[in-house]
Amino acid sequence: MATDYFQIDDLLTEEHKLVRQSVRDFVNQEIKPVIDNAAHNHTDIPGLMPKLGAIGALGPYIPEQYGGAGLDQIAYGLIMQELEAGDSAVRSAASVQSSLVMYPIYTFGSEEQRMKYLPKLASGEMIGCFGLTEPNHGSNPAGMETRVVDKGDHYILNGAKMWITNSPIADIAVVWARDEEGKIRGLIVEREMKGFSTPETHDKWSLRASKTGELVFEDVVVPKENVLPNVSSLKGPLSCLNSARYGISWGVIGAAIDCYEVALQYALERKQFGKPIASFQLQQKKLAEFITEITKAQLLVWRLGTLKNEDKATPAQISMAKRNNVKMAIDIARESRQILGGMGIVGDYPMMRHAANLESVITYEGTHDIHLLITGNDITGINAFE
Ligand code: TGC
Ligand code: FAD
Repeated sequence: MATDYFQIDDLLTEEHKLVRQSVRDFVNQEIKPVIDNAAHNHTDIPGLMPKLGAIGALGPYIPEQYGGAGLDQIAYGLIMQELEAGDSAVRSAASVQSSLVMYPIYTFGSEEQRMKYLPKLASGEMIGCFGLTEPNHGSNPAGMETRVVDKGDHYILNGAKMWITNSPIADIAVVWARDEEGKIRGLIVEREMKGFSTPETHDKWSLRASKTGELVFEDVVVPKENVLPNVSSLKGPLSCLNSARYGISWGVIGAAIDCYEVALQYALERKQFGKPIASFQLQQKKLAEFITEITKAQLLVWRLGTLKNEDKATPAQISMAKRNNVKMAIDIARESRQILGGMGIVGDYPMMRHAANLESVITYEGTHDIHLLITGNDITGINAFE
């Protein structure tokens, strides 16, 4: 994967390029040979998390003293891009662990919590998941029904979360629940806690190489030392989403480039009517539009990354990038499949898998519609959600 039509590589440092190359090599060696099988069989990739830990893909921007790689936001984005060229499930695993588990523990956790969890999460020895969405509250997490009751030295947690990436294999869950005062608390729930279960969601036609499930809490005793001390409102979980959405806006470019490069190669080799199909204007239109849209998306995330490095990126800017880039990628996955004709539907080629995965990506971390409304709210000052 090397598509770079506008010499964006000139904007990267040597460290960025080295990080990207090492993740690209990992994906070519460890993911591409097994991903079709994993997706067909609806299984996760064995040993994935420690392997991602070994290449520094878990918590890349978390400081080294906590086991992270201490990299900047552009490096984080490039890692997500390369992983999603392999499969959105692999990027999902890395982005949940990094942005939705390590980020809140690092940002809102105590020093003891940071030291206890972050190094093991960074190495992949421990797997985390993030519980915000509930059966009755997806786009509107403010309505959450999961509750904690203060019992002095511990909380009692009751409720349920749904659609949780990696819940069936997680050792810990960062869970968001409302307390008796109406404040939103972040809790680190550990697998062995009594009353906590994680039923798996079966039969997905999307992200088949990723485990998804529920989080069910029945009178779970959560010690106070497992409560994140520095967060008490919806702003907490939503700020985790900023980080994950940013990573997705880079990641999906990887999926789009994978489809584009395969389609270009196929169009140059496949002959019909005595000529390569790449010589027909209709096929050139598709390919030319793919590279144009990929280039626009690359420039958008590069600028967003520089703003993020300066701590200046706004949530609305991140929403725009997530929305635009996921739509770009899903359109390219669908259209590029057509360039392959019948061959486009078999597992030897990645388009159907990417297109199916991107149906989840366009839904999670805020749906396509919700991100449009966030932009609308930002430019008009009028909230159209309610
Ligand atoms: P609203 O009243 O607008 O805001 C409440 C408070 O939060 C602040 N805020 C944010 N802060 C940081 N980052 C953001 N992105 C923020 N958005 C809002 C806001 O300033 C306010 O602060 P304060 O101090 O005034 O209290 O909240 P609302 O209830 O009207 O909701 C707004 C809305 C709809 C945009 C939000 O709820 C939303 O984004 N909904 C989408 C839900 C979502 O994205 N869920 C994702 C679940 S996790 C997931 O999908 C993981 S997939 C993992 C994978 O496999 O990769
Ligand atoms: P709903 O909120 O019910 O929305 C249904 C439709 O209504 C959508 O098209 C939406 O855009 C539209 N809609 C809703 N409100 C409005 C409005 N005000 N105006 C206009 N249209 C509106 N969540 C987690 O917490 N952790 C995870 O790890 C996680 N992983 C996931 C993995 C997968 C594979 C999937 C599919 C989801 C995951 N999610 C996770 C949940 C995800 O974030 C939600 O599915 C998403 O936020 C949408 O919520 P919902 O499915 O309840 O849809």
